[in-house]
Amino acid sequence: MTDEIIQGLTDAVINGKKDQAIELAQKALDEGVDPYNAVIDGLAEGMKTMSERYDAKEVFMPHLLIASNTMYGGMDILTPHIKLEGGGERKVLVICTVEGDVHDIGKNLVKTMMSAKGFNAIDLGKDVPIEDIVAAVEENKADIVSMSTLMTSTMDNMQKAMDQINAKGLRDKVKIIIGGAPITPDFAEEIGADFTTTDSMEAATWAMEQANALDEGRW
Ligand code: B12
Repeated sequence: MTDEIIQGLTDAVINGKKDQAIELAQKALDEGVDPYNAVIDGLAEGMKTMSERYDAKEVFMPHLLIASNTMYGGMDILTPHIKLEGGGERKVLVICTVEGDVHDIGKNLVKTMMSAKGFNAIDLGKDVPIEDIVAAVEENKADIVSMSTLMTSTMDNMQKAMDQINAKGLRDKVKIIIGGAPITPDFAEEIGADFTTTDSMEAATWAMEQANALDEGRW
């Protein structure tokens, strides 16, 4: 039954059937399917297939937008039920897609996993000006900064954000994780970020470990 529901969620995203995604997400909860698995192995897997088909020119932009809208339909039902880990005070995450880039599906998946770990996620959205990122880090006394970009042309803006964070003297106060399809560990190291991964759950685990190890009195 679990496998059928998860496969059904994947198919719903691929076929752009939002009603089906919503119905199956509810069914997953009713049948005791782990909502985390339903998101990652079900909905996100469908989005991954659609991304591959887009790259192979088998589907086009409108299909992607319908697929992502379908994915969010299911996520709205499932995400509130993903178990919160840990207790105590919530660590603060500032998360965004950098200036010039409107891709936010991966960023939202990372946010979902980080929220499930117990972060208070300050989501600045997409196409976020560098000065807004820096201001949000300071205002919210962030523990973790997560930046995404999916385009090679906007990787530079990550470098610029790092430069600004350094220039404002904030670098020692936060841990910085970056990601998105063009980001490699070499690039992360080159710009002075702390970590990158393609796996949103690994990202969340890393972030919580790092946040817990930060000195409380640093802000
Ligand atoms: C969906 C999509 C769109 C949608 C975006 C909808 C949305 N709300 O996000 C729309 C249709 C709007 C779009 C527009 C454009 N797109 Co587009 N798009 C894609 C596509 C097909 C899939 C991206 C996606 O959502 N994947 C699914 C998610 C779940 O995966 P993900 O984002 O990679 O995230 C995962 C990891 O990377 C990681 N991750 C992501 N962020 C972070 C952050 C951290 C901190 C960590 C640790 C991990 C992490 O975790 C996620 C889960 O595993 C990609 C192709 C591809 N195969 O990636 C092209 C792609 C990214 N797009 C591309 C382009 C060029 C554009 C446009 C410029 C097209 C145009 N000519 O108008 C515009 C962008 C305009 C702009 N200024 O931003 C190019 C970029 C080329 C390049 N290398 O620079 C790609 C690669 C397609 C291609 N092959 O040419 N696009």
